[in-house]
Amino acid sequence: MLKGFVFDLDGVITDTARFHYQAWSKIAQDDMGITINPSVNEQLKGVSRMDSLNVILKFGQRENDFTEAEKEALATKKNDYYVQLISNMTPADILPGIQAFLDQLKAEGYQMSLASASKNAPRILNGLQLTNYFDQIVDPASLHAGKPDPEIFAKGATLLGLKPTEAVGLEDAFAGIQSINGAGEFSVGIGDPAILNEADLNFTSTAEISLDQIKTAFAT
Ligand code: B16
Ligand code: MG
Repeated sequence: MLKGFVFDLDGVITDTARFHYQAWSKIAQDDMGITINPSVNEQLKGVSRMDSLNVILKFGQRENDFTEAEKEALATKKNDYYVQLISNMTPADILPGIQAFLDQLKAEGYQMSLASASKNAPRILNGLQLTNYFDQIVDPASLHAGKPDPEIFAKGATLLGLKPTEAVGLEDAFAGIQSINGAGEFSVGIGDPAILNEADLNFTSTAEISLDQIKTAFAT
């Protein structure tokens, strides 16, 4: 029986990827002498802060040029700038269709948790005025492995007291769909179905999400 929903944040509830890109572009240029592009940005989605830095250093062929302490300082500097950029987020930054979907889930008594790799997730939910919708938020610092490992989505369900077979996971990234599937939950992909081809059900955008369609597909 369907009892709860485990949400990714970036790309499902709001678009923070543009702020991550802006912040990484500046730090990469100013402090690493690396010019990143949108295809590098794609590789950063759903990836932890330190892993994102490693992707950028590899792209710039500078992976051996910084000590661990210097890398920590670069990641902190990026985050300080990113936090400034997201500080003006409001409910207007919620992706189309999501507010109505969350309202419907709440009205029908479903439990909800957040499975985001972002340590800034509580701050973002606060800006979007969505904190009260979520019964639990997975702490990414508590995880041993990020997406595509199943741990984050598995935890999203267990924190709600649910079995994997009672939960739906929603994701916009291929690695996230793999995480949901690995956790044994029903996976909903939001974005290009050709990319998210391992999802149990696909919607091309957040505006298309339909609880009725999820319920029907879940039950069959
Ligand atoms: P932070 P998600 C992820 O969020 C972002 O997609 C990814 O680009 C970012 O590096 C990661 O969070 C960590 O974010 O630096 O704020 O801790 O898609 O898992 O909601
Ligand atoms: Mg995402």
